Amino acid sequence: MAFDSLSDRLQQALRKVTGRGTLTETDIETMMREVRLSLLEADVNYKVVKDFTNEVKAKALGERVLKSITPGQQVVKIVFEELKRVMGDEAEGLRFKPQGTTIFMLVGLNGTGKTTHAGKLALYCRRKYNKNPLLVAADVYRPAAIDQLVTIGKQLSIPTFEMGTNYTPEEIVKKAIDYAKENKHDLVIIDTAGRFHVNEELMAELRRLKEIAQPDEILLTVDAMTGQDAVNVSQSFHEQLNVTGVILTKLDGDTRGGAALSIRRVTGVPIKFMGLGEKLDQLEVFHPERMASRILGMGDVLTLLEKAQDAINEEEAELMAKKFKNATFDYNDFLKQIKQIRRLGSIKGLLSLIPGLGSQLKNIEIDENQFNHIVAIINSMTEEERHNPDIINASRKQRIARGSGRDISEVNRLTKQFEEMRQMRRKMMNMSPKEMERMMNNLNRPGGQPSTPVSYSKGKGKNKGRRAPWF
Ligand SMILES: Nc1nc2c(ncn2[C@@H]2O[C@H](COP(=O)(O)OP(=O)(O)OP(=O)(O)O)[C@@H](O)[C@H]2O)c(=O)[nH]1
Ligand SMILES: [Mg+2]
Repeated sequence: MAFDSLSDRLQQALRKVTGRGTLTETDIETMMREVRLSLLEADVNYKVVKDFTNEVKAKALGERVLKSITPGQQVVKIVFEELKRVMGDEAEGLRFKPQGTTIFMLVGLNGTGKTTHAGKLALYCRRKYNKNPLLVAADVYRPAAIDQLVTIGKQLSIPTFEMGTNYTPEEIVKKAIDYAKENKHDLVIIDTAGRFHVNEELMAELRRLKEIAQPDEILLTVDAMTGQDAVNVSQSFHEQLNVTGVILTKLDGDTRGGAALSIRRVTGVPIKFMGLGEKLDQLEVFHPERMASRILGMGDVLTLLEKAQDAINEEEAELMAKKFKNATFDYNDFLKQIKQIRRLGSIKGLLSLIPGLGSQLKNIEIDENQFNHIVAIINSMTEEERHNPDIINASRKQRIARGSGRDISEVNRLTKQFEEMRQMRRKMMNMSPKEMERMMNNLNRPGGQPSTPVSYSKGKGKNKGRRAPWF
């Protein structure tokens, strides 16, 4: 079976780390060396291997540590996702004309499976899309080639258009398309001739056929057994013809699988199908994700991914909750917060990090002393006052002002700000996730501040429509 040895080796390399609770950089290096070797041995293009291992390594070292899966499992997840990405992420479907006759053209080197896959595709499209296909024999260089397609057509009860070997492929294709339109075939599948090597003569003919047929899909059959070569050949065909998809054939054989992992990345052409045998129903849509999990031999890869995603969501939710939970926010928390902010650097530097605010800052002078004053004022409060801000009345304010050496107006400003902040936190706690999201989006708008005042939908009172204070 294809990929067997790649699967074995990759799995071996990963098994060493899967169960591990901690991973050092050296562990990752060692594992990546084995991953690299197994890919090269599977005949994956060396550039693809290099990108692949670099990417996995960078992600493995940079990834946040998730609680519910081990670092080892996390690395497996990264390898899986990278494998999937290399092969194209999502399965790509066929392009059909919304109306009228859709035309597919099969191209490829000798013996790669054009004729067989013309038949497979016809069957597939009849079954899956209820199409009424017409096969077209445009390989006029060997009588046997025409017979082969006619035989396949007969097996499937699908008509084959042929004009023998006395006409040019161009003439045949032109007539075939007319015939299809007259006879209500909504799909034409053209089987073309192959060559042993990419040569100009073949390419010129295929370009002319493309010009005449204006195909919706030019599908290149690539023999999976041919490894590195397959990549170069695909590249040449693509340069000449703008191929729309690859059919990777003979994946049922003992191939090392390198082609599957290289073609998409090197040429950018999606692998649309895979051929898994000589029989006409042995055709499957190529799913990068399924292929990746097959290579890693893990049916439970998906479960692992779900678990990881849950962990991410959970951690984020926790973080959010922590941020906004403080309904009992007091001056001690406030003080702590100020200290934290100051530890992060100058307040101006910090504010400049807020998207959109940077340019506005040029004109604003922020008085760093302001913070010292706030700290002084809070330090003049008794522990009880800090803990129960509501008890701070006019006479207490007078005392706090005296104690801190600040003006009473500053004390008033601070207590007012603090009160606003406390109320905002309460509102945020009561917000639904949707409301929270809306508010966050507003805050992140270019321009820094909300373009329309944030209105806390539940707040009917005096806070309705107020802007968020700075912190
Ligand atoms: N095992 C296996 N054999 C296949 C597959 N596809 C095609 N073959 C076989 O490969 C051989 C060549 O297939 P064709 O369809 O004749 O290839 P072609 O590209 O039309 O070849 P030319 O017309 O000579 O250029 C045949 O014996 C097919 O039965 C596949 O997916 N798996
Ligand atoms: Mg053929």
